[in-house]
Amino acid sequence: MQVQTVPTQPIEGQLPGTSGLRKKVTVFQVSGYLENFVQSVFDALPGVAGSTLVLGGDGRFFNDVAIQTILRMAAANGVAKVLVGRGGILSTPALSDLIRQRGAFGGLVLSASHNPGGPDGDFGIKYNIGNGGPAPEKLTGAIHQRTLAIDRYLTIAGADIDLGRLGATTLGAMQVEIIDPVDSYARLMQRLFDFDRIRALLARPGFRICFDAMHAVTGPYAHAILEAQLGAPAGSVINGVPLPDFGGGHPDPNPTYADELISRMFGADATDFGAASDGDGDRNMIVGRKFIVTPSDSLAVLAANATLVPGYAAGLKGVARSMPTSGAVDRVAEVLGIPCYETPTGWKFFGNLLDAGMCTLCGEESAGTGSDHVREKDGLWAVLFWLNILAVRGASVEQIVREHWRRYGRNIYSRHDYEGVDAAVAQQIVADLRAALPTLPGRVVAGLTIRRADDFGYTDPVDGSVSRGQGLRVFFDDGSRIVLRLSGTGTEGATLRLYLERFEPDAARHGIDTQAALQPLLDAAEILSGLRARSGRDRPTVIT
Ligand code: VG1
Ligand code: CO
Repeated sequence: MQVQTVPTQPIEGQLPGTSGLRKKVTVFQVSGYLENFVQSVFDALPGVAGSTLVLGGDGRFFNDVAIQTILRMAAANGVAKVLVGRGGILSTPALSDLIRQRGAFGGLVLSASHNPGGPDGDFGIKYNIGNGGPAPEKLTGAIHQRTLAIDRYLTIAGADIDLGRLGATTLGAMQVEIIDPVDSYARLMQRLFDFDRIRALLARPGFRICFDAMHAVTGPYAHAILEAQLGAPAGSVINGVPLPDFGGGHPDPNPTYADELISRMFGADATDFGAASDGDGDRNMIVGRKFIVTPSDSLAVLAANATLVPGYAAGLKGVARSMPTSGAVDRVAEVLGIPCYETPTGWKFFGNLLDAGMCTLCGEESAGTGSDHVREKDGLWAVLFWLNILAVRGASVEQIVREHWRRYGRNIYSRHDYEGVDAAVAQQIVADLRAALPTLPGRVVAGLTIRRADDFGYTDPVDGSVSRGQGLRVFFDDGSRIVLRLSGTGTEGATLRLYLERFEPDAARHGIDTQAALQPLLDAAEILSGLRARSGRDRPTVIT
């Protein structure tokens, strides 16, 4: 089949953010938009010709169209073989696993993660490298540079591949293998967790679980693993059929957007364990009966209980968390005598630490937890980890978290998101606070004395690469802190994230209402940044 060289010109704004390139579907539908980016990825990757790639996405609107376009371009660029999940479906962690299991050169993840889908929703694309993880900043930078100079892309003519039929086929000289999206991932989970014990837990009279797949990619995985393999009764998985528009919902597993699960878990029909995952299956929310587990606490609980789980029975080499994530896991690491690393937001920063064997578990406050089993965060993995702990300990979710607080103290924590703020206003708010940082130490705001303030920078301990400007931090005398940063994943205006954290060692005060406990920090943040006044918002869009 003949390779066609199609002339094109650079399109502005193809800069991959925290987790790949995310834009409105309508932007991706502009002729040449997807093609320019994909060609820039191929151009930035010496060695892609002759290689094997993995391709799949979360099933959102435009997933199928994009897959056919990418397959034709991969064939034209000399890729030897592409593994594609049946129906174009692969969760982000499953794709990461496949790259690793099959020794692939890399992979393309099609998703805008937790952002809404559908014709008016968002689409996204991300390149993952041979370790299974998101491309490091050096590579995303090279891809972006290439988008600025691109003048042609390569494709071939050819009929669409039938993505529904398992097995091998060819496109030009390239092999295409349509694989079951769940198989390899389910086997990996079986190696890590005690399926017999979880099966026994789920068979206990009266014990019930509810997993909300939010009409996103984890539906098929949860049906296969939780129901078919572990014996949870049919109906334990809700919203389990992936839909191109996620049923009109916002597939972000937080108390605001996963309201169906939350109202169940706080209602008369509450199950013993509840969980939800996001669009591409890499996030998780864990909920007990009338009890929400803060993601930062979840990471700490997993770390503290890891040796109860077969895959981690030998102990942890270390743990890592993103900077805005609470310090709860740091306290566990201290007790365990293992290192704890603090990285910028985004999973790509964990890759080097995991590859170097410096840490085993990592997590973010945004409902992402994962380990060295893949190089992405992994929603269903976290659910199985919790179920394995519940099965061994025989305690409830709430009991486990409360006992954890008694032992380690409680990092009272909340994230306030201001979504869809005017971009120029948001940038100015951050710029002004950044400029004021040096003047802050010693100042008293809302009754709190500022000890130190900075803009977080990170030097990768493995390759020495430096990332600056990763979030403004203000630390107070009592050990509490606020963090302010601009989201790198939004597609409408700008999203400002404000993170509030205070440590409470006194167990008698652990029942305190989170927002009330953090009010002085919220007041301080407003005094320092004018966030609400200047953005014209009287409250955040989402509180987690
Ligand atoms: C958000 C989260 C961050 C996460 C990223 C990707 O980024 O805060 O912790 O890594 O989404 O998650 P930001 O820049 O909007 O704060 V997802 O599930 O893409 O893959
Ligand atoms: Co995600």
